[in-house]
Amino acid sequence: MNNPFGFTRTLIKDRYALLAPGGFVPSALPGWSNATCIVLVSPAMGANFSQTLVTMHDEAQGQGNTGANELFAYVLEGQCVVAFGQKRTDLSVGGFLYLPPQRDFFFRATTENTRLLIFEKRYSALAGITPPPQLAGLAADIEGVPFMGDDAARLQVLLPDHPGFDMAVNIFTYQPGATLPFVESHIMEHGLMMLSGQGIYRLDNDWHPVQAGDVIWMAPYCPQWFVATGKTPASYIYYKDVNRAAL
Ligand code: UGY
Ligand code: MN
Repeated sequence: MNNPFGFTRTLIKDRYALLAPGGFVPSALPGWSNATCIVLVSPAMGANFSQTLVTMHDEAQGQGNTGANELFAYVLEGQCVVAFGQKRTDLSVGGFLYLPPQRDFFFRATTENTRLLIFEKRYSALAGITPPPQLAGLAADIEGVPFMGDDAARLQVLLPDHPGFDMAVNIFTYQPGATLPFVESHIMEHGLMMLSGQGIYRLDNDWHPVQAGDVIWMAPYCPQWFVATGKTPASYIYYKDVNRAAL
């Protein structure tokens, strides 16, 4: 959106960031061709992970090796084929892929404007625990469970609950008027994208209207709360670091 008054909802603070799509700027990323890559959250901002939006155009490809990192990719729109290790699978909307360190990967879009949300982080090994296996899945196959007993706020946990995983990626869906039950402050950090609907996000001591497409980074201990507003459910996908000691 061209705004002649220099206004933006985007706000980058020490403890959180809110990024509205009108301010997104692409950068060329190694391994991706015919794709628009926008690094939304990164260590340059103060985060310990990265969150990237990739829009794949006709014949787009992305390839690389996870190296010391792990990678989680979620299909927001369109369809692609992905090869990893000896496997190959099709991913469509709601499809996701988790890759542990040292894995080759190759994505190829099979429809125009396929959009992927990618979380990457340095994998933190745990003595005596083998790193998690690569896996692919579909969000629609994972049941949403009431969050702290609230039927109107449901959580889908996309990755298995196993100590080998040091990241979680979940989808939270709120009926209109539903809320996070209390203001959370926790050691885990979050990277989030609103998938649908709208609401108000409390971040630190500020309240922000948010809607589908918006992105949020929350640093560890950033107080956070959400209420879904409007007449349709609101949902967001978010990253969280899990299963590791503070020291
Ligand atoms: O998993 C979480 O910490 C989640 N309840 N936080 C959030 O939705 N902001
Ligand atoms: Mn939280």
